[in-house]
Amino acid sequence: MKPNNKHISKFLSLILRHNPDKIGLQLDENGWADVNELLGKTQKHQPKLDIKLLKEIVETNDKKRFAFNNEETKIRANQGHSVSVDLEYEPTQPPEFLYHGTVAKFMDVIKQKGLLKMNRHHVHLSEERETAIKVASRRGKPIVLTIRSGEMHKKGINFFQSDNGVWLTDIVLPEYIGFK
Ligand code: HQG
Repeated sequence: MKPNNKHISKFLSLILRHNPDKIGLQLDENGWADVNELLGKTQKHQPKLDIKLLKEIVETNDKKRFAFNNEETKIRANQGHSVSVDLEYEPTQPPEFLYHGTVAKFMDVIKQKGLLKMNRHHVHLSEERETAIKVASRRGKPIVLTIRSGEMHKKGINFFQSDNGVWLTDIVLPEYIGFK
């Protein structure tokens, strides 16, 4: 992604996941913002953002963080929210194993309490170890935990997959985590 687009993408993540109030924007109950309203209210912060650039960012975003509705009149973040929204993802059967990337300083609590959603809606898990390594590298030296998602699902625990491929669940208890 172009550097300027990355900057705007970060700003959009902030607005569409965490703090729409910052620009006086309202998200609907499913997390959608009106595109024209977003563009209007963003001008003070990101004067270069217009519909063409917004489309480019949605299409080229490295993690497909945002999506338009079919008519391209609304936009939302695909996952990662801290504000309360219902993304209406259906429970789905996960693969046998999923991965979570974290760092050493959290390990004692994770061993005791499991993976918690912290500030987000869900615990985020990935199909690829490589992705978990990248997620953890944001915080330091990566530790990759293997999650027995197939076993959890058999026990009736719900999993969801966001439109950009991230696996989501409410909590992963220590008994389902492979600690090396
Ligand atoms: C840790 C980014 C203490 C957890 C990424 C993580 C991802 C605990 C941190 C997405 C814990 C939460 C999500 C416990 C979990 N005690 N710490 N019991 N349970 N943790 O950012 O998974 O670029 O909310 O290991 O790429 O790091 O924003 O979650 O280190 O896909 O699109 O608490 O965010 O995507 O951190 O990252 P986060 P995450 P975007």
